[in-house]
Amino acid sequence: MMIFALTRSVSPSLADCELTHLAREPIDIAKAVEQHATYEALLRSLGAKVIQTPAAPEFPDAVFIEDTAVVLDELAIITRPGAESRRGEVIDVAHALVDYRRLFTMTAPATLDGGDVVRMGRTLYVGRSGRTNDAGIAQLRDAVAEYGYSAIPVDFTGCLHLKTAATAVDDNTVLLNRAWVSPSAFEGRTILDIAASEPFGANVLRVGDALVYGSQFPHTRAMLDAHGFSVATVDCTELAKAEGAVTCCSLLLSPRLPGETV
Ligand code: CIR
Repeated sequence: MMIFALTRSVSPSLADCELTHLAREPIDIAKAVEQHATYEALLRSLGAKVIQTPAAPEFPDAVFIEDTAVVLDELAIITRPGAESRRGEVIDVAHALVDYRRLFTMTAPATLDGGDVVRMGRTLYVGRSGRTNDAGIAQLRDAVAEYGYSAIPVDFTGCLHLKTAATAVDDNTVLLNRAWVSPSAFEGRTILDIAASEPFGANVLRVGDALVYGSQFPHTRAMLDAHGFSVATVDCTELAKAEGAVTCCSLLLSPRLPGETV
């Protein structure tokens, strides 16, 4: 099946990014740009068609496009990002998505970052975080209910988004950092633990049958290999200094017209 990957280029102002849990370190923009291009090339090599949304130099965190929308087969929810500096990022993303999906746009007082939403089938696990509030979870729940999705709030600590602490590696398996989120939040799912020495290793992007993964987590990667997953790694260490990882840098969707029956 064809997959589109919406991406957005690294802003020259990335060094002014939001930071919550990490200390500010110098970011080599040229290197970040190069790593992002390698990431896009990897997505292409896995069969995705990369669609670059317009650059947004005025938004330091624009490269982390995942936070601006939650894209499902039936609709896309345009979020109201939790960080005020990121709210304007959604406009161009909504323009890009309107060709493919019916849109639902979140409104105040809701806030939600796409990085807090882990989808497994018709279940959306939604991190309750500094970025995603209860009103955001409620608006998401109401928007998706008619399509048969449920939204389950998940508490976690220690990192920015739920997807930093847990992501799905297949339809029923969660890769998880149990120091940050309790496995009980994913009751009924199979749990795979990251290597304790690689706390940021729980963020994996599924592209078809492959897993796109940061190259800085060799121990967790070996575990995934041993479980038979097809893992393709990319160096995203420069973007990691801005508190981003592999899922943050794209919005994946199967192409279809808004309103087309799934
Ligand atoms: C932020 O704080 O919003 C950005 N510096 C990092 C966002 C990373 N996004 C994600 O994990 N989905």
